[in-house]
Amino acid sequence: MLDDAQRIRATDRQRARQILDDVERDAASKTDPLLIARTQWLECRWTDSAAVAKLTGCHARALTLDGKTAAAEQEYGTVVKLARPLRDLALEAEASADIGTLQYDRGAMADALANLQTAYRIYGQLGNEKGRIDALSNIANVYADAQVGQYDRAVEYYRELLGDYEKYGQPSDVADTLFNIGSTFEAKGDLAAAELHYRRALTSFQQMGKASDVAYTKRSLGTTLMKQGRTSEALKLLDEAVVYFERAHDEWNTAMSRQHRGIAFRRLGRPNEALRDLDPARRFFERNNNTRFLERNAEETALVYAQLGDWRNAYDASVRRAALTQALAETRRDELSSRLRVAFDTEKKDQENRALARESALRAAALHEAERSRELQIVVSALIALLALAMAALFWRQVVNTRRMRSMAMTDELTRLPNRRHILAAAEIAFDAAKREHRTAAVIVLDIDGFKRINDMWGHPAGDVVLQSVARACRLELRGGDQIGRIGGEEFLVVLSAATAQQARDIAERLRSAVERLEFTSISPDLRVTISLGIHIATEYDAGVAIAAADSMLYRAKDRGRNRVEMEPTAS
Ligand code: GH3
Ligand code: MG
Ligand code: MG
Repeated sequence: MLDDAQRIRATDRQRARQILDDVERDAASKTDPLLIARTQWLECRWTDSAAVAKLTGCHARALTLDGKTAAAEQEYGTVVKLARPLRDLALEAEASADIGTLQYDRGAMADALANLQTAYRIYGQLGNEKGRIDALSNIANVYADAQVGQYDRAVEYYRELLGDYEKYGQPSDVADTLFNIGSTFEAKGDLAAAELHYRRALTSFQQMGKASDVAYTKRSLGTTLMKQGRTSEALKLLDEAVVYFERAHDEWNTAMSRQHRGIAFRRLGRPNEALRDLDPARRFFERNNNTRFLERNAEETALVYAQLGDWRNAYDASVRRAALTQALAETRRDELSSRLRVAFDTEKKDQENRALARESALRAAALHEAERSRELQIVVSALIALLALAMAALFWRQVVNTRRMRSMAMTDELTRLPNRRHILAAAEIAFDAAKREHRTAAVIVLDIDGFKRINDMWGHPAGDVVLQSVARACRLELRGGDQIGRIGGEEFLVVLSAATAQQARDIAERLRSAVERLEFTSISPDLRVTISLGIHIATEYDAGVAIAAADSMLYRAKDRGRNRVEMEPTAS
């Protein structure tokens, strides 16, 4: 049934809505909570897309935390689709940034870039500086990634970021960015620029007393110096890095630093010391299956053994290296294709910008032409007026539609009372207010007695009439601030925003006697209808708990013979 409703909704909204209401009524009468929940979720999706978009975002975040990143990415995609027609720019930006980050993590660089740029643009539009800067930093990281290798662009973005951080950020953000610029220049092969930025980062980290960042920067600076052939200078820095990482029991960074130090020893003609670093580094990388570093390690080890004249071991290391090189070739091919794709996308964007510029120039020329013709001008004004009129009509219809949809979503069609969702929400609001103002709130749950028998004897339409009369009678009995809604087939919830136990009992008694006095001449002159009521005075201010408590009082009223009011004895 629900699937039917979903399917025909595109062509016949009214009918779909009807099916949904029927299913909901049926579910309520059978007290099938799962079906009730499903209909209410659908109802919510059809009428309140803002809430659905937000909820979907929360779900995506939960999936991310749960490590289900593929599903999370898809959910965020849904959020973007929902947020766009709602013009909820903040939500769209946030979801785009989150998708971009997930794609970056799994190496889908071109897609990551597109989404991060969307986030960056929208955050900028909204004046959300923190969001914009975060997106900027991620964009720069994508460009600087070895897989993408657009180092010039990366530096451009890091420089913009540096300016922002100097204005709004923490000194550690500034130092991190200097480091990133250094490593981008190193990757690009501009070693002088790399050294300059590493040294500036190093000074900042030292001033802040960030020991691990200091060690990390020293190692990077060391490798940069080695690439320039300044091995002795490098050795000193690498030594300091190794000492720090060993003391910190940071195995990964220790292995990396020792590998570099081993290379330095080899270059300085100290093969035995080189082996003392390269061997443990190799064992660590083997445990972690790091092909890239193992390949480098094998290459260096072969050279060290050659230095020692140990040709047997030099040969073994070379064989190892050849196998690793082959394994790496595969990965490098993947990287190349990803790099080409980003380059292609960037080129495409530039082309689009050029096309846009051309188009707007043409349009300006055309406008100039039109201005010269007065006749055309009049036609254009008339068209604009017509368009404005059409837009206004459309807008008005939209307003009316929205209003109707909202009231439909909140009202029970048969009794015209607030429906289950609406009255439960009203209960929450009333309870929150009562809690703030230190008043007692109360709920009454009431149910028509022997209603099935009325249906059976006089037919379903007669049952509907009884429901409507009972609803009307109850509503007329209530004071202005109190509310009643239909929560099930022939079950109603009354919310008293402020009431003592005695007042609640009086009101319940009034409802009971009002229903008892109802006449149904159109059905049968001697038809009498009664209701049973359960009251709960809220001291815990939890609407769910209160309704359940009132419900159990209702059952007591049914047990004790119906047509009566029951309340927890302690409360009265
Ligand atoms: P009790 O005194 O214990 O409450 O008995 P009851 O017969 O009132 O309770 P029961 O739950 O057995 O029956 C409720 C009936 O209400 C069953 C269902 O067919 C009927 N019902 C539910 N919704 C509607 C409706 O919208 N219109 C009509 N006419 N009947 C409805
Ligand atoms: Mg009943
Ligand atoms: Mg019932």
